[in-house]
Amino acid sequence: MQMTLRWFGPTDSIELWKIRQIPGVTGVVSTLYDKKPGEVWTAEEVRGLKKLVVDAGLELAGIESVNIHDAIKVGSPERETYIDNYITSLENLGREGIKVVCYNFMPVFDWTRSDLAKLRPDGSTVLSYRQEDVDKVDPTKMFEQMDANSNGFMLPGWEPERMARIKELFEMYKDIDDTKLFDNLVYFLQRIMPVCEKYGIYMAIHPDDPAWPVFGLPRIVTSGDSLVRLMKAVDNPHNGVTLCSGSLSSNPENDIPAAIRALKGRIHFAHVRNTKHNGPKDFEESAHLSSDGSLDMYEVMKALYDIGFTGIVRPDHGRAIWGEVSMPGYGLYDRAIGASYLIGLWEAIGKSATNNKG
Ligand code: DNO
Repeated sequence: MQMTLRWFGPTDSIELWKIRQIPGVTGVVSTLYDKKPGEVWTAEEVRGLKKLVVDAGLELAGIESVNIHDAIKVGSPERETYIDNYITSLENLGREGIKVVCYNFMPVFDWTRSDLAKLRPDGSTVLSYRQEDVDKVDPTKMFEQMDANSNGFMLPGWEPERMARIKELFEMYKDIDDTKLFDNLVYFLQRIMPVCEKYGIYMAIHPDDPAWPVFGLPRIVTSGDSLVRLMKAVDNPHNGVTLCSGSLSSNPENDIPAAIRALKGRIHFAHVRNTKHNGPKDFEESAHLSSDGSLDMYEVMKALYDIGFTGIVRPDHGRAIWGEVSMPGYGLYDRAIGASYLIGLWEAIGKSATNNKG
């Protein structure tokens, strides 16, 4: 596996040289942060992004994310234009040697949290979710709540331009149920598979976060089974998964190591983080360490090891610690600790596997 960190481009408060100093981190996954869903990524822009990363001694190991326009998700006639644009972006990425593209297929909102800075007993803060709190929020006001607590950063997937059209967005999805959304996803994947094959690009869908419907909007990527179903519907290795242990584990019924094993060969990217369950539909993002949350991180990494995973990994949202102010979840310190911990687990798993063989 290759350990990476997420980097949001030149406006990220974390500079690349700092990422380079985290032992074992050899690359970043990044994006054109200002791109709106549906816009073409030009060859020049992709080259520019790659150059910044390479000049800092790191590899641009993948893209998180090339976001999908809502017309593709709802399957309106304009989807053809937006799929064509997506294909052009993939061609430009492919020509620059990008092999992994992460995306999600969540309607209206990307990941959702009720609190971006829940205080923990040790004084750190974390992202958290309580359904009870979300139920009190008018969905059209959700953006204001997230934005007000984002430390001034634009949150990924919460583009202000889209959010300004929130009522229109809800209107677009009013006739879309799980079946239609799934069919539209399959249609999109079938259209882009030829370009992915041509350039060796592996698409990696990110699970819905949290892993259940929010605000009555459909959700179709909520479990290992739903991911396996999608893999079968477009049975091509270029149609793959971002295995996000945190998103899937928001639902304690999801067995993450089992999902990893069931998706052997189709996981191209892994987001590895822990989650602490506080009650039904109530969780917080703990430190990566197993003992701090509800997941056994050794078993998560072991499952990846056992399926022969060779793709990219990143630690996921970190806690805000040591007074750091950053985009919620994306500070340097706790993600660096998380990366080191995961690398340590991987080394130990690898060595004990080799010793057992010997
Ligand atoms: C949140 C992230 C998501 C993720 C997208 C993938 O911090 O996990 O925004 O990047 O859903 O497209």
